[in-house]
Amino acid sequence: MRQGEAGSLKCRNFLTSMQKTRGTLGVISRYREYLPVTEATPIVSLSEGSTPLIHARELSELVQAEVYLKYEGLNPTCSFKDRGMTVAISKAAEQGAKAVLCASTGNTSASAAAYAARAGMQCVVILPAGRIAGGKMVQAYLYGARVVAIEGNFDDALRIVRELGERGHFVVVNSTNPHRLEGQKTAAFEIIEELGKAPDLHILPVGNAGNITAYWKGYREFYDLGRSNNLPVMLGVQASGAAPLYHGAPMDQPETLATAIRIGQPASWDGAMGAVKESLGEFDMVTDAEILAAQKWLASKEGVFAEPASVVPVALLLKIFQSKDHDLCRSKTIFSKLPANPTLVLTITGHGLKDPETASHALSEPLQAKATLEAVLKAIEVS
Ligand code: AN7
Repeated sequence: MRQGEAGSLKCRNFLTSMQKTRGTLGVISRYREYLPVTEATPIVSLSEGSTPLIHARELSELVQAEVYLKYEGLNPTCSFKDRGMTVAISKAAEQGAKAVLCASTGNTSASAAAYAARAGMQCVVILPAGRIAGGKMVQAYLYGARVVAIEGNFDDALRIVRELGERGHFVVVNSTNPHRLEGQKTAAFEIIEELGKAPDLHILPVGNAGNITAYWKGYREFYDLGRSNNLPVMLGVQASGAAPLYHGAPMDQPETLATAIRIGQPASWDGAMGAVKESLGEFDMVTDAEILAAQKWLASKEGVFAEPASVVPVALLLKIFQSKDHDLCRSKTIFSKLPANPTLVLTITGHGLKDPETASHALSEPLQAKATLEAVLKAIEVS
């Protein structure tokens, strides 16, 4: 072997081990051939994607299934939005865009602001005043976005963004931008590659309904390419105060403490309906009290801290398999039709630290002690 060859082999080995490390490859590098990018597309990435698929022992036992959590809170801005944003901002850069715009319940704005900063673009975010979790608000400012808080809800903000987008000064990076959904579908690819198949059932929170649309697209694409032999049933879960898809009609005054999914007129209505119909799935809903209980349960039983919107799938499982209210769940029959010991994947869409205020219900006064070993032992009742 010539020296150059040995060198390049070494380099290749190094790359292979690098690629095995989570976070070294972004979504576009990993799935380029499935995405709308060309040689002419400047790649704007923060090494998003390749998030862990965590086996959830307690949930598996509860449901009598293999339950996995796709932990999207470990993306660069701590939500699943980064997968779509790398594609949307890269395409905006390809078009020579100088500024991007979005409406948001918080996570889209954090992600847009970060990727715009990376691309050297201006970013304007339009948010419902007073209804954005603290962590997300801080992110938008730190990444340098111009923040406009409107006296209205997300649906009002999106209407204004669409009107502004038509004037041509900004590229809109909401999920109405098809590049967003292209990027987000890669989560389904990762799940298939890791499990060697699609799950029997995929459960995820639904707000503006882009993500359920994107996952279904991803599962379909790999199925059509022969990369998987099955398709999952898609189960979308909403908060009961903001459940337009569950009711089959838009809501004017959506209300929930899971502010990320406080949406009454989902933009991807048809995509979400299609995913649920084609996969023989369902929409279901859980109450705010059930969301708070599930947040604490997931953190204390599985060690996974997720923001309120992200735990609605967990709240639904707890309701069906642990509570006397299980008959209220429309999706209950789906579980009886699954094969024995089925595989379930739940998307955990955002990190718990996004919204410390809402999680503070779990706080209590710390035990007090003097700064001595004896005092601490006494406080924790160990002798
Ligand atoms: C944590 O950031 O709509 O059904 O503007 O932040 O694809 O909208 C966020 C949505 C679930 C719902 N979980 O996803 C926004 C925004 C979290 C979220 C959803 C969102 P979609």
